[in-house]
Amino acid sequence: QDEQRSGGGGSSLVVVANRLPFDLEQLPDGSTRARPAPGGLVTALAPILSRRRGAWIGWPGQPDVELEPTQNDGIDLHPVTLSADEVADYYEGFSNDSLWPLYHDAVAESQFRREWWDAYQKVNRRFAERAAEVAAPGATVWVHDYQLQLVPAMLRAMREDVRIGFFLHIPFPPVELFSRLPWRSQIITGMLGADLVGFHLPGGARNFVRLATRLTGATSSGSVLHHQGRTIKAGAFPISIDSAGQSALAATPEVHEQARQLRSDLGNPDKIILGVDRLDYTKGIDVRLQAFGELLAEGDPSVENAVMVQIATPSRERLESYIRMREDIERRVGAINGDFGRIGFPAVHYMHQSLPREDLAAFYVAADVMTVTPLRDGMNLVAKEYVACRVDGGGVLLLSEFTGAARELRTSLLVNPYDTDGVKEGLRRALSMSNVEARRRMRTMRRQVLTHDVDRWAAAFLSALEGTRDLVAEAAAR
Ligand code: GDG
Repeated sequence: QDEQRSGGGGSSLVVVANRLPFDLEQLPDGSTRARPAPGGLVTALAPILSRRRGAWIGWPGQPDVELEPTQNDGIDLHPVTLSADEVADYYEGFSNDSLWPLYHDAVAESQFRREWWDAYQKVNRRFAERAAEVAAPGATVWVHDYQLQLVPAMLRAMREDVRIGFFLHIPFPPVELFSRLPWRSQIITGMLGADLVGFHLPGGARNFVRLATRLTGATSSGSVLHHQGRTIKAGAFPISIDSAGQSALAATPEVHEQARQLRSDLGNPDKIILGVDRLDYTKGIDVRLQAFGELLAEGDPSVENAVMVQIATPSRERLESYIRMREDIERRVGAINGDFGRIGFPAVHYMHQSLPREDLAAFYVAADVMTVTPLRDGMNLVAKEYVACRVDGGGVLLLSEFTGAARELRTSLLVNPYDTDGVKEGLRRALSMSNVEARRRMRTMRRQVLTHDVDRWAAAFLSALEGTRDLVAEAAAR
């Protein structure tokens, strides 16, 4: 029986995520080429995966392409094929139009469609089956994020021998909100297939424990759940960035020079205010535009003294809610520039573009004030990247209370993004803060970010997952 239940795969550590960390292209001769699509997750996991001859299962990012598994940097890449309909229903539909808004405080209305749910189940099963094939006997499988919440239980049913971790990158909502989901019990049961379920914040873990006991008949003692004879641990693992790498990039002469050039291109204003976000309605881009516009209207700062740069990376462009939000943001930018800009000197520089990492670092280095004002955000890595880039020890971070990062970056200027006067006041304080105070605040934040990097996060999660083996042994001994 064991022979049959353990897969033929050879990977002792398997990452399962919606996207592969590489964009795969099929060349005319039929072979495939992988181009790295760098993100924090792959930076953190690549060394661990190549040490353990690890595997990564994910979608290559284009519909209807069938690609053979390939190897890159010692990582086995296993592309999962999604049809165009599946991308529309599982990814854009259920993941990004049902779950995403619901998990972010329902700041936009969730659409619930039964055919999206069908696709979500079907695609989750495909990922689980692939993981079952690839994982070596007794392997560790780490499943990521809201697109794949059913994978842990599906994989568990196929492979009793593997250790399964699940990590959610976005907030996990309170009972009252989650309960709207027509398939709430199925989702919780899916997650309970894991041995360890991780969140950014303790509050997310508590919400999960509460929901599991309510909806599935699991019992709990603290953060440990008992369900169908198994033990499941819930915990908080706040993600971070490659802090040293980001710092080193910001310290290069090239980035330094680019930052200087940027300031001069912007007309050498006293203050550069920066925002960097995926163009998403959770990020509160409208919040900071509103505050900046009102301050300009009141004449302090004046457009000669302060400019705002908003980099808004294109995202989920086929969804109606994103199309509407983009129109709203662009109308606001146009209105502010119309009212306050001068020829050659707009008040807000708005870029709906994705920039190279180096350019982004130059913006962080140049920015006197960084605005991060989401209505809700699991962590927010941009805030940590800004801090890591301030090798000069200066710069002011204006940060929403409703980000995961707010718990770690206590000496930022914390604001409630729903309180327009509070955000205005925060922005005013940021613009007029003395260097001494700014440096004191930044020093504390840098210490936090530099000592809590993404390697530490991955190691903490994986060692807690390893530790769940002891929980099982304890339970058996009782
Ligand atoms: C989800 C959760 C959680 C942005 N524009 C460009 C660019 N970026 C990079 C940033 C940063 C990343 O994208 C965005 O990460 P965030 O954490 O800010 O936000 P989400 O994309 O919503 O991420 C979030 C995260 O998962 C991790 O768990 O923190 O709460 O929502 O790294 O630098 N990178 C480049 N060009 C751009 O134009 N190169």
